[in-house]
Amino acid sequence: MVNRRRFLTLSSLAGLLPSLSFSAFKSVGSHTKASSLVVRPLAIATWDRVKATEAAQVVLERGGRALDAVEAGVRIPEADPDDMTVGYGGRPDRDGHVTLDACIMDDKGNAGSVTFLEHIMHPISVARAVMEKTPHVMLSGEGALNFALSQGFKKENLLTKKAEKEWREWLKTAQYKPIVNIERHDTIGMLAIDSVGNISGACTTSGLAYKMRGRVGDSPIIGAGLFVDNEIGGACATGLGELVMRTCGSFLVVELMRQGRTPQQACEEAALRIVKKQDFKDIQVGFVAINKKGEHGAFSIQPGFSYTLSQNKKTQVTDAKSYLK
Ligand code: SD4
Repeated sequence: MVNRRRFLTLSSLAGLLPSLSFSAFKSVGSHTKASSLVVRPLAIATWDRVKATEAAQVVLERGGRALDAVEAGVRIPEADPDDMTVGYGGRPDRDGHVTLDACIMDDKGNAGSVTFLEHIMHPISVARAVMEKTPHVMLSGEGALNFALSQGFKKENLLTKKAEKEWREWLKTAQYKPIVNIERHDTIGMLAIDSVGNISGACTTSGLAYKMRGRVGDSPIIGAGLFVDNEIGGACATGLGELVMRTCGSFLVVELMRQGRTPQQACEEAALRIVKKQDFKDIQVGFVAINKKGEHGAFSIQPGFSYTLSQNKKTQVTDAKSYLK
């Protein structure tokens, strides 16, 4: 499985890529030098998410904002009934309710988030509305739902027949034990750099299958499931949220990059921080990161984590390196 690589041509993208150059770096701390860079727009996401990063890339290639790109990208799995870890079709909590978590961050450090949201297919767009239309960062549960309805989002049943059938099967034993890569920890976290070098990120999930009612994971928590600092880079996380939250995982990755680590080194060090302090047996956590230069990195505790990168009209799914082999 390691080193599996797939290259897919972005047939949907017409035209030549513009050659994009920018003097992107302000002087930040001691390690970031002002320099002239050529960075092509890119979108990168946790797991095998070809359609999502390609949708983001379409926005980027039109000269769109990274913020619009990540929102458009993660809306793909949110609306996909066959994707059982995000949005519509997501596996429910142990009481049979699909409850969603999502957050988004733009290049100006603005953030929006929804947690424990039910009945709305696109929590990422509600998170964006929280960011842009309220004085708050996070809305939860009934308040988030009411806000979404006030913004014109439609109330829908998100529990598909397939997810309900699996849940009823699970109820027969009702044993809750997260299993590495088997419960399909396929939360989508996405980061993008646009043609003017700005970075944004989004993260959206139905959370752990059969979680306790009311449980919220890392995915909607700014600094845990996602963090972006447009001067440095961005990071997102997937896996067992409890481990990510206890270490402020994505914030840690970005701060490590600020101290001079490459995205790869930063992801590795953040994963090691978890491994040193927490019981990680049978538990997966994976990080993906990009920096301002357009470099990327990914690392997980257990093998089996992959990420998807769309850039230069190509989409590539790559298995991340992992702490355990
Ligand atoms: C959570 N981090 O709710 C999420 C789960 C996940 O892929 O990543 N699934 O803990």
